[in-house]
Amino acid sequence: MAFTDIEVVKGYIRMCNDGWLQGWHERNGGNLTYRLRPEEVEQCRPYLNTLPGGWVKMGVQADNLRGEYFLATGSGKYFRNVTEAPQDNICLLEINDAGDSWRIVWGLEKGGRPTSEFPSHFLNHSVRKAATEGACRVIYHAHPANIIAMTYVLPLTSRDFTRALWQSATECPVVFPGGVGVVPWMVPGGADIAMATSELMKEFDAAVWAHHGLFCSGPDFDITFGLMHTIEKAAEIYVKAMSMGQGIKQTISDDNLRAIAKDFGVTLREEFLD
Ligand code: 2HA
Ligand code: ZN
Repeated sequence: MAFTDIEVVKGYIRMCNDGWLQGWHERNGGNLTYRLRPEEVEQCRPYLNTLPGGWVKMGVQADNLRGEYFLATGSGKYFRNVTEAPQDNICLLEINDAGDSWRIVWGLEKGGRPTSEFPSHFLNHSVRKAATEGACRVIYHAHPANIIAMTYVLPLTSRDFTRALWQSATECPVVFPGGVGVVPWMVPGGADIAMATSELMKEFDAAVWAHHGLFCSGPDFDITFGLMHTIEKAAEIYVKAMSMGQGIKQTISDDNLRAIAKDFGVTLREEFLD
């Protein structure tokens, strides 16, 4: 038995590899964090470093994440390498009692820090934990090509993106009835983009970063990966349909969307419908 044999760690590593196989993680692109359940922390405890790293301030703070533990990909590390050498590419982090600093308690054995987007992940975890009464545990950032391509042609509004995606595949309104948020282009990695994203994540479980990528959240790896996959698949269909050069000749109407919502028992964000 080893740290990497723990069920939740195996699931985390598998998700990293799934994202790599989809082509969403060129070079060091993208990052994944998971907030552990108390019993999962206990499973990890026997394998933690006897001498934890020093506390590092994040520039952001969250009361509801004091003392939590997160699995995180490493800054500058490649998703491609996670399966081969998890101990060098991912880490387990402990958050301090003030909720403003992390320290590494396992992993990144050859040195390094958690993802440069950890401030965004951290604030997103905070707002999603509050919005879902503790259910949300996964924040996933990836660079899928089609959703990024859409940010060059559509107005950068949540309404425009949500409608285009809902209309691009019939399952979309069922998978993300609340729609997707859109963050305008911003410098990545800092507290400003973290704050802007988390503001949107109060209402949405996914947020597009213009000309950059997508953030998704969810209670487990399947649902969060599935959300990323569904949004990117819809974006691919949109890009393909537009690429055929005729424009959109017919689509799923707003009444069709309402009919799907009714039959599947989901509530669509009404202000996004005509
Ligand atoms: O980790 O994706 O947004 C590299 C990135 C930064
Ligand atoms: Zn990125």
